[in-house]
Amino acid sequence: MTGAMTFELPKPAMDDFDTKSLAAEILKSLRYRVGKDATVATPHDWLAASIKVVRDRIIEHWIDSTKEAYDEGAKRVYYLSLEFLMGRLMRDAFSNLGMMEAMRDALASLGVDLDVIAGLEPDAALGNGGLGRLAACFMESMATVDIPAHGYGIRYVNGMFRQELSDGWQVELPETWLDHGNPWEFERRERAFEIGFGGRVESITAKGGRLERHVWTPNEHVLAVPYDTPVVGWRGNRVNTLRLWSGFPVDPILLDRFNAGDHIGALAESNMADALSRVLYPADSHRAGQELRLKQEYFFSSASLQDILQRHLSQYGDLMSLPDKAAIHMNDTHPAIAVPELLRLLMDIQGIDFDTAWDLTKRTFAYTNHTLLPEALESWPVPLMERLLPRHMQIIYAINAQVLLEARASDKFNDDGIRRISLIQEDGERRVRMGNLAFFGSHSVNGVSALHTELMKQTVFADLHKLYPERINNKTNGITPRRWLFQCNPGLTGLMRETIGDGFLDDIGELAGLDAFASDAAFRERFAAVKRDNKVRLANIVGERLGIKVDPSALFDVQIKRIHEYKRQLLNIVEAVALYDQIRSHPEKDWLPRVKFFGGKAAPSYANAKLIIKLANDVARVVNRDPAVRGLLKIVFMPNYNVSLAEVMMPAADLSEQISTAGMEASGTGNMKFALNGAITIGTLDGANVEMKEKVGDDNIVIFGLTAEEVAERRRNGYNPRAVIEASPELAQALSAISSGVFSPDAPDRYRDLIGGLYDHDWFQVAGDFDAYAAAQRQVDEMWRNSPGWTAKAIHNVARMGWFSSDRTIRQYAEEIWGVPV
Ligand code: 26Q
Repeated sequence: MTGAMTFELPKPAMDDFDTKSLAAEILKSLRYRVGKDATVATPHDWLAASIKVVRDRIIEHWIDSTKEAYDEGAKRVYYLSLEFLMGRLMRDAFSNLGMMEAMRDALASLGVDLDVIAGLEPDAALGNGGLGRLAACFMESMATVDIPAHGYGIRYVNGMFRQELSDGWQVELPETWLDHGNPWEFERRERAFEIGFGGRVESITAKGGRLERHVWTPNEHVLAVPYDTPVVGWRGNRVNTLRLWSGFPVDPILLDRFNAGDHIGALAESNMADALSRVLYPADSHRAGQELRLKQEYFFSSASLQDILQRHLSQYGDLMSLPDKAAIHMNDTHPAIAVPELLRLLMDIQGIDFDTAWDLTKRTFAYTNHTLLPEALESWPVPLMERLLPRHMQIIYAINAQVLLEARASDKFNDDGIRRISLIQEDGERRVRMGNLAFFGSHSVNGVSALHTELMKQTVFADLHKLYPERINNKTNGITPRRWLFQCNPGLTGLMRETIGDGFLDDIGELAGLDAFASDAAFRERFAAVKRDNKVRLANIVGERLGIKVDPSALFDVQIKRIHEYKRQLLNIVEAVALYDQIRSHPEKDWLPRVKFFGGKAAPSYANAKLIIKLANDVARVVNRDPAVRGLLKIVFMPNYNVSLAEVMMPAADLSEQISTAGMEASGTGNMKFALNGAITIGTLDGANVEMKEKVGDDNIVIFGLTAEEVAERRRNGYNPRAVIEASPELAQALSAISSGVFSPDAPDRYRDLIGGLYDHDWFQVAGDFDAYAAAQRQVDEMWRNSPGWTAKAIHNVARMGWFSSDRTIRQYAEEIWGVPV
């Protein structure tokens, strides 16, 4: 064959979607790729066949995008994250390619309902909550704003557990999202890398005693094999890659060990490889601390860096240009081991000296912090690091020497300050502080809301900030409007297209055009009708799944997020109990019907979070059955909250609960999804709520409670929760009902300690904020009574949320951190 003979594949045009030919394509796909005939195809077969039809078009764009980035020598962004909470991919892909209606019609012509097969697609639940979903929104936005980007993570066989309720208690079951195969992914064996653990480090000295090189000889090996998933931007603009690593044994069996009679030991590496990509740690706020977690972190960091360096070297031949051509972003400290790993690869493999390697490293990496909670800050015991990653431990000491030298030279620190800056925590068990490692290894460190970033400067990173005052910056989170408005709320999207035209589809700022319609009675009615339809849809699901009847004309009050004491589901439940008490004791009052929805998973090891779930269910059982309540208050705990359930609940909410203890929620992103779908927020001045208040206006949000500064002040100077409780009869009554067993007659002591903690220390200010919260809820009641007024506020929320698009967030990262043109 001569070089001149190339085959040009026919490229499908964006608009050749006539129903007949699409239907023919689907049938062909069913036949030749699924191996089935229409008469015997199951719904899963139709799903696979449909995805593959659209996938072919995606692949064309994917190859083009990759080639274009290469030809232009564009700087690439590498987003390292242990979590990507992608959810379902089909609707996203169809909708971003503008093929949704065409596929719906084509499938209908074959007697298949697109919504039915879409419901069969499992959620890719490779994340815990906010941090993982943020990574997924960022992937979509990077493709949309045309940034060449790769996401790197782990292909967990078991992602986030499935939550079931048994007698009101959370039960965790493994989720097996790969059971029917995954039509979106492509295995790339040829890009596999070897990852080592343990073993020894030798120092090679040249003649004359000069240290030449360090040679690390690991004693365990696994293979990291990548699986690529295309990520489609809006209008198919660009298709980027999510590359997830899976562990494989280098040798399936160690024959020498087997032959020596060690039959179990012969499988050790095989088992380890399997374990590495088996399961996502389901804790989002405690550090897990297990050895396997550290191994996962190193496994995916090392594989990703080897891949990045290989790509860079094959294109540019030299690593001195790495910071100009690659921006590597660390999503929290989970990939922080990448800092010493890059140094190791540059020094030990490429022969670059420490000073140069350290400079390249800092210019390449950036890091995002997502939490200030001390119990969530990662650190690893030095002895564990020495055993698992002996060479990295040496490099960490070398970094530390460099950093402490600079700190001393700055003259800004006394001995205590120096101790706090150190990468090694010396009091008690010696541990490596991953936050400090990520901070020093990066040229940029960002928080995820204005308030959170300020608190980072004042608290966890106060000393490091003093040393490098330019490094910390803010990038307020955002959400993708494609998934969180266009796809999940077609009713509202359609109404807006009719009202303000299609411009907002490409420029979300144009939502502002809706503001003027808040005073238009006819528009308000149509807006309210859309909300009602969405509530009916949710009410039907609640009826089907839980057998609970809820009235769609009631106020839908929703708190859905991970269960954590700082998020204060308990405050919401206690207020519900107080309201219940009021309804019973004042039946003559004009109460407004409300349904309180809860949803969220608790970390399996987090006892109080699990108890809070049980409490919500115990209270629900009593309240929902009490005839004296006359249906005025219903409580619903929706099991197994995940991305797909969020897509149904966000559009159906009237009231969004964002009630964390001020200073503790880094940003929140659910808060944004609700408001974009026309819910009004009741919330504290915490995380991004602060900026939402500025954008939507004080009249269109209900803010209550202590500020972050007031919370800190109480914690510093002490505060007497018992006195606060005794001064609030409603609160005292509700707490005593819960702790005396009114809702748990089968175990009257069940909540004694949980409630007792509120009297003792009330760390999260549940008692401290109760009266303000209850008053804010009564203010919500008054707002709800004025139905046109409520709808107008809801419209203002939608109109003014454009700024919270993750496209805006990503453009800021690109310009201010990554140095990538947008
Ligand atoms: C760490 C070590 C070992 C095991 C697990 C972990 C771990 C895993 C996940 C620690 C934290 C997380 C997740 C944190 C998270 O989701 N944080 C949220 O991030 C959102 C996006 O920035 C913010 O909006 C939320 O406020 C923040 O809570």
